[in-house]
Parts: sequence; structure tokens; C-alpha cells
Amino acid sequence: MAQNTLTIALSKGRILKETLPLLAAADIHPLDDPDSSRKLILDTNQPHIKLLAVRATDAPTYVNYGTADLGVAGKDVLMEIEGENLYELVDLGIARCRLMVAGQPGFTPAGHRLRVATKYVRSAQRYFAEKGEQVELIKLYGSMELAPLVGLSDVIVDLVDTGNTLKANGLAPMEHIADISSRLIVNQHAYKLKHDMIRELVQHIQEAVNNG
Ligand code: PRT
Ligand code: MG
Repeated sequence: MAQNTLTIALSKGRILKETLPLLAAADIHPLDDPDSSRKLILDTNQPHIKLLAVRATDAPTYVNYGTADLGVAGKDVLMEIEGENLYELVDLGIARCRLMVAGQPGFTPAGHRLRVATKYVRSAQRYFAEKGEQVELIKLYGSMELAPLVGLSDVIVDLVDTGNTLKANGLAPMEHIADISSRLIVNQHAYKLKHDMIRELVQHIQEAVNNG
């Protein structure tokens, strides 16, 4: 990335809406509406700042490879990847939820290793390992709630916000693994190279978070 430009990877979906006011606080305004635009590279009012609209799970990858200097990503996603070139700069306090173990109320595992269906294999692995519990992990990419209902797994590890999704499927939260929110992340190399530019932006965003 050119030294006098900044590229920011923005997670599309539910994180985006809460990210835009924080960018606005740093006087960064996309020229097209990222929600409705089909463009994936968005120009902003600041000619040297560009936004990449990426899938939430992909944001750290763009930053880790330096394709984007900065990015916004959920802590749930960050806990799943090995981002050796990443720093977490600011807890943005947005898109809050909890990573939890959930299952059918009253469920007790019957003599076999607990079967856990999840998209969050590493976090689940780590959580049960710390409890000294041997489990069988089943990787799913979505609709985790289905797994215990049809006997694919005993429990799931998934994000919970209101709890309505679990409830609608006859499931209940059982164990709390981690509090989740979105983080501003930076590529380490870019942080050194473009330190002043990034520090200024981070300062504005941090202030907006503190006042938010
Ligand atoms: O949707 P897509 O497959 O394109 O990608 P994605 O699921 O990665 O993106 P998106 O936009 O759905 O979520 C992006 C990020 O939002 C996650 O990585 C989290 O950091 C954050 N976030 C915050 C959430 C939730 N809250 C949340 N409630 N992500 C997902 N959920 C889901 C949860 O998985 C469950 O299915 O919402 C359902 C539970 O919500 P309640 O309110 O019914 O409990
Ligand atoms: Mg989703």
C-alpha cells in the first residue's frame, strides 16, 4: 500500500452500521452508501482514504496481509485466526454479544464425549481444554441451532445477543465463554510506516468510543 494512503477493511453486515458513525467522528465519510452500493472499494471524502467492504470473517485476513492498513473485526473472528501481523488497537464496543455454550434445557451428556457443533472451533477447543474436558468438535458454517435439535451434536458454541434465536429453537444458554465486541485492528508494518496518520485516526475513533 502506498505510504501516503490509508486503506480500511470494513466488515459488511451487522458491524457496518455501527462502524460508520465512528469513522464519521474521524471525518471519514464514504462517497457511496456502503449498505446499498455494490462497489467493494469505496472512495471517501478524504482522497487518501479508501474503504474495502469485506465479509466480516475476512476482515482480519486483509489486514494481516497488509492489503488493508486497518480494519474492523469481531473479537469472535479474531479469536479464530492466527494473525501474526495484527495489533488490536481499540475495543470499539460495538456489535456486542456473548460466545456461549447452548443446548436443550435439562440436557445431560450420556456416557460419550460431548459433541459440540460450532463455527468457532478454536475457541470451543480452547474453552473445553481449559476445563479439562475432552469433546468432539463438529465444524459448521451456519445455523448451528439446528444441530442439537436433530441429534447432530449435544450442544453448540455460538454467539448470543438477545437469546431469541436460541429460544425460538427450544435451546437455552448454558455456559459463558467470552464477551464479544468489534475491534479496530492494524497491520503491524503499516503501523510503523504510517504511524502519524494512523495515530491521528485512532485518536478520533477512541474519543468517539469514549463519548459514545
Ligand atoms: O452473515 P454472514 O454469513 O455474511 O457473515 P457473518 O455472520 O460473519 O456476519 P454478520 O454480519 O452476521 O456478523 C458479524 C459479526 O457481528 C460477528 O462476527 C460478531 O462479532 C457480531 N455479532 C454481534 C453477531 C451477533 N451479535 C449475533 N447475534 N453475529 C452473529 N449473531 C447471530 C448469532 O450467531 C445467532 O445466530 O445472531 C443470532 C443470535 O442473536 P440473538 O439476538 O437471537 O441472540
Ligand atoms: Mg451472519
